[in-house]
Amino acid sequence: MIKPEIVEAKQVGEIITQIEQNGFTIRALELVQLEIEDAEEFYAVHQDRPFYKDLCTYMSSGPVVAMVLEKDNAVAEFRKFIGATNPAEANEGTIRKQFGKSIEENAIHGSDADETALEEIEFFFPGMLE
Ligand code: DGI
Repeated sequence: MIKPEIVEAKQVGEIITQIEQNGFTIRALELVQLEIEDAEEFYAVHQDRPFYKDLCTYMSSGPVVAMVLEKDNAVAEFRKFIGATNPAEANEGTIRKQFGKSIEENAIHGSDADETALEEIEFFFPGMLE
C-alpha cells in the first residue's frame, strides 16, 4: 500500500516503476480513500500502541494505492525492497529511504507475513482469493 503523502506528492508512478523493475508483478491495483474506521481495522494489531490514533488519522488523510503483488517469496522480498519502518534507519536504495519522511510518513506498507498478506488482500479486494 502506497501511503497518502506519496499520492499527494505525485510520486506514485516513480514507486510503481521501481516495484516493477524489481521483479514484482501487479495483480490488482486500486486508489482507495480509507475512512478512519477502515484504518483502525487495518492497523488493529497496533491498537494499544501510543501512535495508533495518529497513525489511523494519517492513513485516512488522503487516498492510498492498494496493490496485490506477485513474486517468488514476495512478502520477504518486498519488505527488503521497502526497507526499515523508520526511513532514517532504512538501507540506501530502499523505498522508505528514498521517499519516507518520518517513522509515520514512511511512504509504503508491506505485509509482514504470508498470512497477513492474505488478510490484507481480502481487506482491499474482497473475494479476490476465492
Ligand atoms: O510493518 P511496518 O510498517 O514496517 O511497521 P509496523 O507494523 O511496526 O508499524 C505500522 C506502522 O505504524 C508503521 O509503518 C508506521 C507506524 N509506526 C510504527 N512504529 C511507530 C509508528 N509511528 C510512530 N509515530 N511511532 C512509532 O514508534
